[in-house]
Amino acid sequence: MRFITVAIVLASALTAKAQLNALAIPPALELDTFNLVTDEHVHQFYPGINTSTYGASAEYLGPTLILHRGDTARIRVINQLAEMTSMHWHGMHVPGEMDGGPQRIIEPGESWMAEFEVKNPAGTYWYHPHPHELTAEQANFGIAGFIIVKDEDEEQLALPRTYGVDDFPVVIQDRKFLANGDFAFYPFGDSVLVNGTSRAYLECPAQVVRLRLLNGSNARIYALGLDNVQSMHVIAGDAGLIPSPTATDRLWLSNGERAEVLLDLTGMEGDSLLLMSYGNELPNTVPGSGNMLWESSLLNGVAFQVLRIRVTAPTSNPIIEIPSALLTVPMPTEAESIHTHQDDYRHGHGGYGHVHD
Ligand SMILES: [Cu+2]
Repeated sequence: MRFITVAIVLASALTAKAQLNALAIPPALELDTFNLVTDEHVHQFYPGINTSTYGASAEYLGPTLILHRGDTARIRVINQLAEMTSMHWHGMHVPGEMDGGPQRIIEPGESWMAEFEVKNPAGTYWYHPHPHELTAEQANFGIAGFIIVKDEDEEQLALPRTYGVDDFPVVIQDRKFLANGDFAFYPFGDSVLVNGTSRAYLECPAQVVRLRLLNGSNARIYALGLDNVQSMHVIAGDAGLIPSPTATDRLWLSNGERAEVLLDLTGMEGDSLLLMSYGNELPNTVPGSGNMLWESSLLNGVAFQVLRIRVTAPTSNPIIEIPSALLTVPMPTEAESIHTHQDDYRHGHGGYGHVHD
């Protein structure tokens, strides 16, 4: 009976116009020393259905860590799991011994203090476990969180930056649920979770808002776009801000990739729009397309809803314009480069000349 109930609830959650859930916003922490406790939990993604999860100081996912460029970050990882883990600061420029790769194991019951100078420019990064042969599984169970780096260059720009008000973390994941409510460990899921919320909606004020998008899925690539043919304005990628906002109708986001986008919702109070993934537009070679080679998933090769955005009243001091320029990114000249590399490819006889200077 329980299996049948679970199947019915899941099926109706996937297909019916069931009620939406408010997008969970992970707490943003700004501390001298962060503590992340990796542990096992039980979480309900769908009402009445218990799912075994892992989390970092949370039932699922973990807090957003706010770092400042030039400061020293100290993050203590306390492993309460029954298996080893590690913690990797994805996108952060850190010394090898602080990188939390597979060689930096944290055994059950042990802890590890990562300490590094924050060298990255303002941007969106993330953390996730990176233990040998357990990375995908532990991330699938739910250990992951945002890192937001702030700096003075970014702070001088007229950008939305009030966390949870006009600046939102949005991690997109797909999950497959077993009949008993637990996650299946498959590359592709049938359910979309955003910040761990199923069928998520987000209330955004009628002004310019910022979404920090992260593809936290194990295999699926998203082709993101808005259903009302409004453009998104990309302001940052994996390495921080770009020189100027770039309007686009579609934004592909690969696994682990981040992008910050601005949405211009001015004058749209009371409206509603959808952030979609147009999986139907993905070429056959891309994971998440309708290619029969991928393991089957209800989401493969189709357009599906990621997040409903409900536009509410503007805040008291809104950003109401997409800035025309962001950062002047200095490009190194050839004379400034340390090493000049010249390849001279010659065909014939299977050989080629290789010249360094
Ligand atoms: Cu990574």
